[in-house]
Amino acid sequence: MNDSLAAVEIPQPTPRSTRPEILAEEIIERLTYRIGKDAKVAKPHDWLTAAILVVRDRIIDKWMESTRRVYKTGDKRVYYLSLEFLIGRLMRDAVSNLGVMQELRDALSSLGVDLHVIAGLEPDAALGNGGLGRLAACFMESMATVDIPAYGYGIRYVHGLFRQQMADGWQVELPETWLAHGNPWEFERRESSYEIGFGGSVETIGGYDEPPRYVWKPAERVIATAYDTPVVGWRAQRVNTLRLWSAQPIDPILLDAFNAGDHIGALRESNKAEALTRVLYPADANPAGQELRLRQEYFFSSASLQDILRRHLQQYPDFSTLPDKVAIQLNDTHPAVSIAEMMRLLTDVHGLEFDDAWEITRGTFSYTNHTLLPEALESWPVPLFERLLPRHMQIVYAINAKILLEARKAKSFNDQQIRAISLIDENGDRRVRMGNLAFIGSHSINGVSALHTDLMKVTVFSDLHTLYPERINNKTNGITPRRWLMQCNPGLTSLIREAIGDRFLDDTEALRALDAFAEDSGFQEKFAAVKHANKVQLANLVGSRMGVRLDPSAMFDIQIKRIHEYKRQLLNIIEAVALYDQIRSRPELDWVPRVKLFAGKAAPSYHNAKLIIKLANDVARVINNDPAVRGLLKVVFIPNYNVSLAEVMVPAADLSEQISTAGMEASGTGNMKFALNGALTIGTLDGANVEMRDHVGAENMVIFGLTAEEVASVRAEGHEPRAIIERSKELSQALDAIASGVFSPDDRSRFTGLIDGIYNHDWFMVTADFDAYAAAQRTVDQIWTDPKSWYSKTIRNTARMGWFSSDRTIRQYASEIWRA
Ligand code: HBZ
Repeated sequence: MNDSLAAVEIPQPTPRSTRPEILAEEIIERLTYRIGKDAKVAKPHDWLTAAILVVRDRIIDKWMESTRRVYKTGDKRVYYLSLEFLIGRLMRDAVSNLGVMQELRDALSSLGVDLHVIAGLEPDAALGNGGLGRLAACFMESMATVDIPAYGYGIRYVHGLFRQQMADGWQVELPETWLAHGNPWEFERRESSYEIGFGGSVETIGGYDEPPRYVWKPAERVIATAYDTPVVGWRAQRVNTLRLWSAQPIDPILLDAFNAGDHIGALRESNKAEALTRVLYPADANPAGQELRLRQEYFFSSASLQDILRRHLQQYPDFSTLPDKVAIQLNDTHPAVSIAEMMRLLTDVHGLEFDDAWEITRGTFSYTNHTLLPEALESWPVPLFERLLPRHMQIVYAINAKILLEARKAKSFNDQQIRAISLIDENGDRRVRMGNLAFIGSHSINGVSALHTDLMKVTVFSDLHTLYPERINNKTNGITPRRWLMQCNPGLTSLIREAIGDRFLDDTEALRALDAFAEDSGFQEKFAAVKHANKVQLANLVGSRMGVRLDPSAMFDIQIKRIHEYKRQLLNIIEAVALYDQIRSRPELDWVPRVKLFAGKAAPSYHNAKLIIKLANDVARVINNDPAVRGLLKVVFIPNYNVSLAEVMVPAADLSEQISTAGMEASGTGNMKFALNGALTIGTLDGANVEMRDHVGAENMVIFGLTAEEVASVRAEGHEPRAIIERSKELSQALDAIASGVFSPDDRSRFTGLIDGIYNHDWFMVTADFDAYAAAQRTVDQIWTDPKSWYSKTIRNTARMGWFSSDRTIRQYASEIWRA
């Protein structure tokens, strides 16, 4: 929003009507005058754009009202800095939160247009990889819902997460082009542009009788331009802003070069600038080491901070009030360079003393950690950091000196502890540790589940935790119940409203009242019918997209998430192979018909993850075509997992696979989506599964496997996978089958490396957990064969998951971290 609007009293437009006739009239008006199409020749995409423009006007009224309100009240503003926002489609969310779904449907149908059809044309905004980016999107919606004046800051990638295609079962990455038809949701804000520098040198001025001043003279500069997207909260109480930065060259073309005939060279600078925000890095929980990534991180950090400080100075005389009026949340370490940038802006640009600037910085920032995986902890080689950001390197050294001295003096830290908390990693090539920078520069550091937070204190941040024992706190993740129940599962939502009324729409914990219906056979039947209808929808999708027929009365057993060894899709596939063996060798038994569904993307450079996708497809081909299986087991890998596909798969799941090696999944949020939608969870005591068990009750989940503590001690004592494999006939047969090429007759050694890894080190404890997992799956089968028991459990899952709403999470951030 244009902030200066709030400063003067100007007459306000009358809020727009939401009557279907008016909506229909305006849709035609937009089609004609904004898109330039006659209704007779308009394409479905034109109708979609016209409908969005009409909805958007209703949002703008609320948007301006929200902006004016925060100026008037002087409330604290929250800034959520994230390199990823995995939003998905916006239309259904906006329309539903505005409360005009039926009106819009009627308006469109009076014009012969089906809302459902055009909504399906909207591309996913996939500006994120996985959990971390999706959490940011849920948080944006919840911050608007619980009425917190918040801004999301990120990058407007031209290409979001790649499109995944299968070529003979292998993942192939194709560029994703979400902006191809334009983006009617965004507003370009030319007036909100900032210069961002890179490289060059630092000049020191003065220093004899007054403190020295430092002036950074960057060698390169680009412009960051803002694009704003409104974020509508539930019932449109408040509309917040997602501000995404796009990089532009200072000179769009070097005319001298062009006129001299160097037509390519004339555009070199321009191309280089625009390359900055062209693509999202497809790395999830593994680091993107390249220089362009650090440039992206600094680019969006600097633009956001300049914008935040400008807005503050519009309203307040100086920065002494910054920590009272501004909270900046760092979504993992990707924006951690913001700590140094804030120090630079406050000292070099605004003339504050170093120590005063440090107090303000620490009072303003807080940091969320999303992973303990050592390979995912960001650090940058000192020479690279110094070359790209010479002034920030000086500031990092200055902060380091201050903190290390404090640790040595006040806490008598020894050399080893000093080495651990230093901002510079001196083991091997010297690197700047972004996690330590984010920790030291923040007043609050939070984990994303109780277990993860406990582990943070004793692993990656143990020495920093000793130094600052009050800083680490937990904020268990949540999901927005609007997108992940009300919108994606209208059938279940209506059924719940019939049973317990509407209160849960505003307070998800009111779902508790459903507990009373858990054993009610009439309700169980209706609950089962809703699930069945959702499974039919998914089966139709699989049928039309992949040509595979699924029986909706079979158990739908689903694992959807990024492909990663710690998430153990491999454990699931190996168990499928073992089950396949058993079905063939004991055909007389009453096997429960199952469909094992997978979806997920692998980082393009992650060899084993891509091999796991190929294995899933190879196993699927063999099992699905073996007549001896008699349709009792099917395996399907659905390509191109994204938010929109999740919105179809989550409501259709009977069984939710949350089977990561304990201690490795920071929280998980898919686990919450499935349970809320009435799936049973099979899972390890990892991440938020632990708290889910506390809420839904151990008897309503199927928990198996080593605990995080047991994993740690098995690793410490020396894990011996080979011995375990030898003791388990089922496991060794399944592994042998895969390794020997039963599923890859065209290349019998395709999977030997993958299976060798399990025999030789098995870091992720697949062998240690296999028997427990297989037994847990048979327990699941048993529950399934008793529908009364199955539905009483799954209904209780829906009833008791209300606490996992991201509204609750955001309220906790607001009261305990942001004090907003
Ligand atoms: O964040 C995920 C966690 O794996 C998941 O357990 C949690 O629920 C979710 C939300 O808190 N983490 C990520 O999606 N990504 C990363 O942790 C990450 C770390 C370093 C990178 C890139 C991604 O360079």
